[in-house]
Amino acid sequence: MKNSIWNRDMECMSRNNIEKLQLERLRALVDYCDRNIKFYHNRLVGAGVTADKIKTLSDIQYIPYTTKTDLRDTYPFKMFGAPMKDIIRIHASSGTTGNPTVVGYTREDLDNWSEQVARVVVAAGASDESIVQICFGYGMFTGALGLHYGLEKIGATVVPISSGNTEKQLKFMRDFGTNTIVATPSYGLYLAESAWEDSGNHPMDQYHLRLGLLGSEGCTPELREQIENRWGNGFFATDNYGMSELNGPGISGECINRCGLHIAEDHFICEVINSQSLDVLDKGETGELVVTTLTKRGIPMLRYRTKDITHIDYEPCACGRTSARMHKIIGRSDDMLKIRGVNVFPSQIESALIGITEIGAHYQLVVRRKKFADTLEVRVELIDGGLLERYAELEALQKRVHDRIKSILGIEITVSLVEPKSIERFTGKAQRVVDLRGKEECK
Ligand code: DLL
Repeated sequence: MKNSIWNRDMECMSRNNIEKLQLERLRALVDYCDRNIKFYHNRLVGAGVTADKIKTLSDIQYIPYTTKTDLRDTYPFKMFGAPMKDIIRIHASSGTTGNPTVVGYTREDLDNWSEQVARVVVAAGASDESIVQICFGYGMFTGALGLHYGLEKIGATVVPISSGNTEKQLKFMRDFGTNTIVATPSYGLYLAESAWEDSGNHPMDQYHLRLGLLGSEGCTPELREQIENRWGNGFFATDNYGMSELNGPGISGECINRCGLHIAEDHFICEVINSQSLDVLDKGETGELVVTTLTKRGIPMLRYRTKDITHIDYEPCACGRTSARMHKIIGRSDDMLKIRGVNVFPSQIESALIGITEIGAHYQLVVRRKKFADTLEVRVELIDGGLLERYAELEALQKRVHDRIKSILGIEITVSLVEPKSIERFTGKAQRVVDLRGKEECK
């Protein structure tokens, strides 16, 4: 892979200059939020913060944190800073219990977003010679359109095939000479597996795939190696990170040295905090990532708590970039599951189950990785164990539970109705999720 840098001025700026720029932009942002967004105005007044009180970057600590709950409470547009006539795109999270989180973009926001993604994909090795299949779902999810515009910006050939339909994905890959995919790591692996199954003894000769721009869910180095080996032919995969509340993809991405994800620091200030005490941690310590969006105006985020766990390295990288690097996300401080690229909260399933009178309140979510795709089994107790003998009734109930959960999550699941009192009870916090991915039974 070739080492190229999309925006040398910004990506290789001295630490001194980047911090100067961040401070200038932070002050402008606080002023903007104070003047244009009632929610932030109240928060800033409560904390006694005004733009001119921000004298150094560390004064950011006086700004209150923003959370997903704040976004839900101000649904849909109350945190927008720009009038609707200036909002030219909206995305939203998949959240189906309570309000989804909705984000709006001005034209400048979209330009900045494609600039951020352009940096990420060039750092990973993409170029105007890339033919890229985007295997993320197009729609309200930020992944597909985010990568799409960034890749077009660098002159790559974009194939907006969207998610699923594996056979067609593989056919287009072979016929178009696709050399790059954008996918979740699990789908990247699933595609490779399917390619092998499809095509006899020398399957990979038919594919020209060289680069995987993988993101939107965690991927251990072991899994990455497995994906690379499956594709063979020198296939090389990089990780990139983002979240819809902070534009989407583009916050950070690995360069070809793969030693952390370079952050677009002229657009984002990243801090790491202790999720319990909420104290800001020292440089290099591991904790929850908190992000401030310096240039976003549609819906700016002041110190947004991502719940993602990582640490940040400030040493310059061998690639020439001076930007700080996030370590790969270790996990989340809350319990969100990502199944085949879809965010699943146990509470969504819980609220789907409540109200079905034949089943109890105890449930368990078993996540497995089968043939490299994630599966979710929802185990739930019957109130009347006798139903286990009445097959027609049992089947009808199972279908009802299944359909209800599926309509909320939008993904396929299996439902197991089990004997009363057979699911483990806890005296403290219940552990509802049994995550068997990566454990031996799922391989
Ligand atoms: O997943 C945005 C994105 C799309 C990023 C495509 C990269 C590529 P959300 O759907 O809002 O946005 O989910 C955000 O996904 O808080 C993390 O928990 C997780 N996540 C995203 N990227 C990574 C990654 C998009 N590279 C949530 N590694 C985040 C681990 C990731 N987790």
